[in-house]
Amino acid sequence: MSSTPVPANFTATLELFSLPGNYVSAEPYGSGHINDTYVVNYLGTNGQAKRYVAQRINTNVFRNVTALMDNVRRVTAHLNQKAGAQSRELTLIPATDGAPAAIDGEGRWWRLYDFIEGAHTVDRVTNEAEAREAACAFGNFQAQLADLPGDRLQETIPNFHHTRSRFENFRRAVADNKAGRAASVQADIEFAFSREADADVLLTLLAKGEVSERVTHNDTKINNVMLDNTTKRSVAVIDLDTVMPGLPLYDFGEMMRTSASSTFEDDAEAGNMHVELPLFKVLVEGYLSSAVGDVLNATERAHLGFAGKLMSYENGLRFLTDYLEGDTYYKIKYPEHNLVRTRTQFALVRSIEANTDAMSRILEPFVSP
Ligand code: ADP
Ligand code: GN1
Ligand code: MG
Repeated sequence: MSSTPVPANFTATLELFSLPGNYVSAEPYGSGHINDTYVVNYLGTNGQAKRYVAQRINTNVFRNVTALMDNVRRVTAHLNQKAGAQSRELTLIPATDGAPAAIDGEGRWWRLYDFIEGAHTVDRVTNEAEAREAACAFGNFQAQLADLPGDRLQETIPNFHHTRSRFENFRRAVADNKAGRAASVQADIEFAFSREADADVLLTLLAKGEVSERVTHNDTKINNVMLDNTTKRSVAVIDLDTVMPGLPLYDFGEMMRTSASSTFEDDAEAGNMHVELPLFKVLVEGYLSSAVGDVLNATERAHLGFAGKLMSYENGLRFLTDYLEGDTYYKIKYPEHNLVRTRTQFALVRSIEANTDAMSRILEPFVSP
């Protein structure tokens, strides 16, 4: 659950959106590391209960909210238009002035979505069918955005998956040692330095034109897919803050990091973390059987396993950077939380490396069918 309580003046915030009916209650919702999410209960003018999702946007992370919300507005409109009237795609409720987000009396940014009813998210994959469904949903999501009208989407966080840039941030954090923690995490820092060359692999392929930029989701955790409570089929891809130009391999890699791994990203026992090959296989099958399967070339397919390693490494670098800088980016639940996350990510990197051959064998039929 989100740890941030409902703000005292929350009803004044909701008035920025002129919702029909009467406010009943609100409570913290979800388990994200960045924004604050709340479920809002209303009694509609027809006497029926109606729910919304309100999110306070983290402006420390998203510096240009106008650009961010312009992306979200365009993407949700496009997905809803493609899916038709019966769809349960994410739908923004505009503020009273028509804008896709509003500022409260204390200068905080808020947005509101219709609550997607009859569906749920899971924080961990519980079976192969779920992993397949999520992979297929993220693949189709990307394919649906291939013809998004208008200009290139804005980069809501510059260099988000530019692993070289993430590495340089890490290098600087070690040198600056703001929180005075570097000496106590030497082994973790050494591990991060030892894998520096990985940071450039996909960027080099991109520069050579061997892999292509597309509109991608960039935060393809399993809990960003809503699954129907009855059919268990995906009904919507959510959490669209980082939808922007990227590589499909980043999406697959993030999926693999979170859905083909043996434990939570912050399991305090890093030894519990390893790659689950059967789930990796299911993710590959699910992703490539989706509409995106038609557009990925052999180089992209051959790097699916590497992408999981890269995203595990990149997240480890980011957690370690935040730990060295004094925990200014991610929400933490205890002082060593970012260090625990780092070690568990690096354990996953090691496990993926140890399983490189096995993953290549799984990918073989998809690379040269
Ligand atoms: P975060 O960036 O914090 O991960 P999300 O947008 O993913 O924020 O929302 C957090 C959680 O809230 C999701 O995992 C999902 O369970 C729930 N959620 C978000 N949007 C909706 C929605 N429109 N309808 C129902 N549940 C939602
Ligand atoms: C953050 O918001 P959330 O919890 O879905 C982060 C991702 C990381 C993830 C690690 C905008 O995602 O990039 O992979 O934590 N989002 C942002 O769990 O930085
Ligand atoms: Mg999320």
